[in-house]
Amino acid sequence: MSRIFADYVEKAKKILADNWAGSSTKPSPLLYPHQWNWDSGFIAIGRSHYDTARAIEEITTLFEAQWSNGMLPQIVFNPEELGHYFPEPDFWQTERSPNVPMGKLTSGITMPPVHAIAVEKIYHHARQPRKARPFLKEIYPRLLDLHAYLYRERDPADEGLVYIRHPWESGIDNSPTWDVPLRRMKIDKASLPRYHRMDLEYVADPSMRPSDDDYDRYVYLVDLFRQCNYDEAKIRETCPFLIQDPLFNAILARADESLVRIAEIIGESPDVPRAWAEKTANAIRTKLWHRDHDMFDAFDLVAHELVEVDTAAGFLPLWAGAPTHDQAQRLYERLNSSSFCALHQGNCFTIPNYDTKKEAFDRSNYWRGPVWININWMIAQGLRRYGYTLKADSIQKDLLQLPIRFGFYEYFDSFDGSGYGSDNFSWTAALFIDLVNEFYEKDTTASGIGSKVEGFFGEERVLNDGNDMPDCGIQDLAGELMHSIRALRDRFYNTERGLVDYEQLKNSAEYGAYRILTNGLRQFDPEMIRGRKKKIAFWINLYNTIVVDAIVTLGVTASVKEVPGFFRNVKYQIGKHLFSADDIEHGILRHNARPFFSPFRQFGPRDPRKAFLLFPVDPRIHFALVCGSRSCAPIDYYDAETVYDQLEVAAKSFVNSSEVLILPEEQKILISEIFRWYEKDFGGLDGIKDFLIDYLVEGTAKAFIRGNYRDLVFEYLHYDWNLNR
Ligand code: 2M8
Repeated sequence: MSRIFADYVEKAKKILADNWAGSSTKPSPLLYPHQWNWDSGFIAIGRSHYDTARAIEEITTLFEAQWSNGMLPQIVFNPEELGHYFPEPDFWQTERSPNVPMGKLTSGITMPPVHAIAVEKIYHHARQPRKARPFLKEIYPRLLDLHAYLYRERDPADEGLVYIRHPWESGIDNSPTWDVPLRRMKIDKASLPRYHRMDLEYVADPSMRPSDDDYDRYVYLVDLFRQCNYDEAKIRETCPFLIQDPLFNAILARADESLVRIAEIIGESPDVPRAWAEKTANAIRTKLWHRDHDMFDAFDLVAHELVEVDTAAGFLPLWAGAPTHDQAQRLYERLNSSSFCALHQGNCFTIPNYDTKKEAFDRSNYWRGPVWININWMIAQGLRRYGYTLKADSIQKDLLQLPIRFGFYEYFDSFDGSGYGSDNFSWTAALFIDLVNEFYEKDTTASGIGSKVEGFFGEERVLNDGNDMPDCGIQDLAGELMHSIRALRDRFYNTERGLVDYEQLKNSAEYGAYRILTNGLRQFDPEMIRGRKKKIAFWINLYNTIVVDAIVTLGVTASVKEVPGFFRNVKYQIGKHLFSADDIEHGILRHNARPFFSPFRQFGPRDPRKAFLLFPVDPRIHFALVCGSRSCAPIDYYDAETVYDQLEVAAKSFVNSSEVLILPEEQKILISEIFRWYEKDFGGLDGIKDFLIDYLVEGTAKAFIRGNYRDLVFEYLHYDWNLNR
């Protein structure tokens, strides 16, 4: 693990340890001194990577306060901490309900049900998952009860969509989505119960919290629930706030999926949760989709209309797999626009909680604009589910750099990253731990070097066997081959997502045609290619396609590391000579350089392939050469005419991607191992610095490198060898 990540994981663990209250974790030391419902789910996910027992205890404690009707309360109060928060048990008066659990002090509303997701993760992250099975068996019926409560009490028309009856139930308390339904409520201030806000005592700036007007309405609703003795049917008849929220329902559908898998693990029938998952996903896709906005919006059951306010909550259905592919693409376009901080925009952090272009957007006010770690953690996984890997990576890069640079805050300024609300915030710490473990350090046993060294032992495999020769003349072969590679790109490479559809490609006519053309290479002399641009494009394209061809031919499923010596031993015969990916890269494109894993140059002194070397070396090629892995360049086709422009774009994209993390506050730069392996091609460390300055978008990162040129400390990010599938 890179040192900086290891240090910050330790800091995050310390925050969770300090916020531990004996049998559960406080969301933050002062502002939220009790146990909160969905916070505990996120916290358990973080802890599950290093302390299964405590992760289990977190969830168990929460469910001990589950109501007899299945509702899981938003807050479980710690009797020893009373007096520091509003509203507390004296205000909720939940003893009016027959469902409240004996001996527990709770609020009378619920929150987004992330718990089944946390439980599934606890199981998978446990050192010995088998040992976590008794916990799964015990908690499963309680999780089912929770979901059954939601479908029974909160979905009166049996649509598959449940409603929330208080903004606090959404978890995104003062989201602009609630403005219209809340303002519609006529509040007689004089008849409101008296109350005193405690939250303002713990925050530096009241303008970063919900307004007093909001609180009046929150209190009004709680008072209404009390008067109804928390009877769901009565509440339903009178409550002016009944909303089908895309965030709540997406989490529910995603949690239903986890329930299915938990049921399978413990040998129960998964039929009920499976039906729920499908029904809810289907209802989200149809009822909550706002055609004119290309967005999922909340549906107001009192006004019988969609609330036409688009917040980041509208992206959550991606996590549940609810959108159609067309809807997902539209959502993606919205998400990846300057409204929500586009890829490589450079002056913002992804994803602000509300559209930055709207009048009500507020970069520092709570749920009205700042960046929240939990929301983006969920959306990033949703994007991954639909294959928007580059965007998911960039969100995760921000999720990691925000706490490192600005502290483990509750929420962050969407433009300059300043931390707001409570410091030492538990879910920020917990999800940081999860991200580092899941996405940056997964593959710690085999480093890139290890995989390349293996190359010395594998068996040689020539992919173009010469059985089926192409019809075109040798003069036209290079052109035809490039044409064919472009056809593969057009149909099977998703350059925006950085992925290849290997399954479809494998049996396609385009791939068949390409394979035949590669046989023609056996009679082809690379000397026939004239001009540097043509040569660069030819070799880059051939490198990229030999990698794809080898992945398909050799049936690689998860990582090129499955094939010993993948880059060294898989070859094309070109003219009289054999060329592996390594020969093309280190031999031709890097002017017979020494690969970082070898003491020798790629071609020996008398190697005839030295006739084809390219000089000078263009370091931008490293962002165009695809190695079939997630951490290398997204695949594309390079056209001789435009190859320099394309290399510019490739370099810029890479330098501004999640493979480069600039941490001015730490005086450090975390960069892809590609820079370490090919340092010489960039002109040494100073060359790398200049390269970063040239290609980073304007902003603090670039200014930092310029201003600290001599003292910069580099750390290298772990290389993700998983297939770019
Ligand atoms: C915030 O909500 C509580 C009420 O539940 C509050 O403002 O007092 C929200 O950010 C919510 O999502 C979160 O669970 C809670 C504790 O972190 O704080």
